[in-house]
Amino acid sequence: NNPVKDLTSSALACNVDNNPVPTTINVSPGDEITFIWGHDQIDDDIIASSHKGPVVVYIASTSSQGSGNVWLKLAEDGYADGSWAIDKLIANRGRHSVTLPNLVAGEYLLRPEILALHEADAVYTQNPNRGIQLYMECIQIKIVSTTGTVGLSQGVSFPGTYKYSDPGIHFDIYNSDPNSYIIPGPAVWTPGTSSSASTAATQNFFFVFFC
Ligand SMILES: [Cu+2]
Repeated sequence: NNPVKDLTSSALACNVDNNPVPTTINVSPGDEITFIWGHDQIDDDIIASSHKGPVVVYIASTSSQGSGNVWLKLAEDGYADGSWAIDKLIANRGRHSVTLPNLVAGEYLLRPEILALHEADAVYTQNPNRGIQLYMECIQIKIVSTTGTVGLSQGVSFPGTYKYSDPGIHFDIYNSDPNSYIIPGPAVWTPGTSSSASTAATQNFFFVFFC
């Protein structure tokens, strides 16, 4: 229920109380990961329909704890086919999915993020009551299999990569062509080595709660 709006806050990385947790979920290279968002619980009203904007997913090593130029964008969805990614998220009962690259064994953080633009026509530093609303969480995963070949390259930092002047951060959703919207942050990462998809992918569900 508390979006992060201060783009200089350390909470940009993994939200508030960013500490390692005891549970890490084992997955395999190439797995499809499904995130499930809820307002207060799974399959509730998810998020108010006024909250329109993109949905993105980043990855970093767990050992980084999200600090430094470590974040790579795995996926992004902005405005397409007449609807925003958040509209689709609501229609999908809070679910969105990403397919992992053919990652080398190791521990990783996944960082799904919702960027709600309904007050993004204002800038937080000029009006702290408004500004873009960012919702993110970090999830610990571990790839045990040694079949993966893709290692993470240098990424961007949270905080750091989002600026108040970014056209995708300061955006008047009510008076702009949504097709002109530019999702903030780096381009989606293209791993240097691609998966041959030789393993049967399993489905994993993670649960995230927010306003
Ligand atoms: Cu809100």
